[in-house]
Amino acid sequence: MEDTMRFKRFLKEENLPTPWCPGCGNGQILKSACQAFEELNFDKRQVVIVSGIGCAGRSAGFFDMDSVHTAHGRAIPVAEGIKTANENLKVVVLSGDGDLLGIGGNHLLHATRRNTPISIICYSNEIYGMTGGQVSPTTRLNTKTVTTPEGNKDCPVNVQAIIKAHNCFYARSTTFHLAHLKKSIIEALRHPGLSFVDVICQCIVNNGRRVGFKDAFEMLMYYKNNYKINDNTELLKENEIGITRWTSA
Ligand SMILES: Cc1ncc(C[n+]2csc(CCOP(=O)(O)OP(=O)(O)O)c2C)c(N)n1
Ligand SMILES: [Mg+2]
Repeated sequence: MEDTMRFKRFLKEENLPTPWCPGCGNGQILKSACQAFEELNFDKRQVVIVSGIGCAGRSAGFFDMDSVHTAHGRAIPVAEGIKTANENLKVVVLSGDGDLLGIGGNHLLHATRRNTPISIICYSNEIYGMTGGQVSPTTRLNTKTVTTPEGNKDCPVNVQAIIKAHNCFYARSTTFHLAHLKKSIIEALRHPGLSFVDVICQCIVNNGRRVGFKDAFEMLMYYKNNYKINDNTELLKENEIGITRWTSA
């Protein structure tokens, strides 16, 4: 197999194509995770994938490795349990913003407090995608969704602050900045404690169109123009993506 295609060994190709809508960013995250596994030369038998429920939560079914599709919001405690039972396994959670920060938010808080050595990749499409576009914990202020027709009046969760409060690893990237996304996942997988990669990704069907984007390409161009890479800071500003500096306490 060509070197650039070797990431495919982590995919269960017989389960493809994914059920995701045309233009969805989830596939790029799935691919970036596989590329990161390949670059780190992971042994498939040493990795376990855990997902929750939602469009992002479908990810677990596409890896050719042991994987668990848990109940909504419960990916993190299941991942912690697996890691506790066998500390030699690399345990990677891939799930949605609603799953990890909404219904599972309490678990995230306590996993960061324990600094459980798992890596969490959050598909942050700023919406409950699978159920049709309801407001989620990452929906921006004043954004119209099916459940906030007048605009969201609640401030989005500051996930960076939650992760950094317990000195865990935090990186933010987007589905436009693919080289940066892969690098962020690699650094997260190398991290000795809990690591969290916040991936801003487009949901054109249940979010983008409602807020005025014509297509997924326009959303990607927005990410390109709006986000600046800053890999040399302890705390990212709202319009920055980056791998934040971490120092062992
Ligand atoms: C306990 C429970 N509550 C609610 C639901 C309904 N539900 C299914 S997917 C979903 C939203 C998932 O949103 P997110 O985690 O952001 O993933 P996305 O679909 O946006 O990728 C909800 C609320 C459920 N399946 N189980
Ligand atoms: Mg979502």
